[in-house]
Amino acid sequence: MKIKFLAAAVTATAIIAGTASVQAQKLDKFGADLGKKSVMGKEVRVPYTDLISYYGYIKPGATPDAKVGGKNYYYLYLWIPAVAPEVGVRMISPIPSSMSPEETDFVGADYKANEAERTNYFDTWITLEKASGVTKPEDIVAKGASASWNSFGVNDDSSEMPAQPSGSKYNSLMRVTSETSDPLKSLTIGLYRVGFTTFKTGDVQGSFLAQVGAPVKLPGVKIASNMEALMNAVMAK
Ligand SMILES: [Ca+2]
Repeated sequence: MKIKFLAAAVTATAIIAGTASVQAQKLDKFGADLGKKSVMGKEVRVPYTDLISYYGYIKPGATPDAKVGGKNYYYLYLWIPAVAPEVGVRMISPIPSSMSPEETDFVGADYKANEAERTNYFDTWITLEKASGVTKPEDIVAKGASASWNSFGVNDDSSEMPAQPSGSKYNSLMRVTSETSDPLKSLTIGLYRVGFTTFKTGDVQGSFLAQVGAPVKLPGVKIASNMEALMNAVMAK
């Protein structure tokens, strides 16, 4: 009986592993660092209360938003309308096959125009930055254009994310905690951006899904591929 039970358990494990290797069909819930517990040696996280999604696509040969260290960088601008104790950012490429934009999701124009090519992907790398001195929606463009940006950190590859079609775990995830003692690193109302590139060799091209989560509700949080679009979205309410 015991041997039979073990064999059944091994088979079940193999089936689960087989399903997992097809992977990237859907993302797991995005869990917070805040309130994280260890239960029987496993990390248990409470999912973020607020989660916004941006579906994007970078065309081969697209003009980057910036060149940093010889790399093509792109930005997603983010308006955070309330104080957050923590913010998480993750990016997956390509967009998991079973996921598509819902009504409340943000969708880039290039995603809509290239939906048929959404299986193209790149090795993601992300950073979260905050603009100094932009605390009012009406200042997003005027002050954001010349603001200095302060990085909260970077992430290249996260083991928490599903593997890419190559089998490599090259997708990105990071969480940052508000440092209230430092205004440049406190998650207060203001203008932020997610910078992304591909850190290893190759170009940024293909579909991506970016998500920003917080353990508190952020009514009016918006994300857009440029500051003008972001300001319009925030001002429209
Ligand atoms: Ca990566």
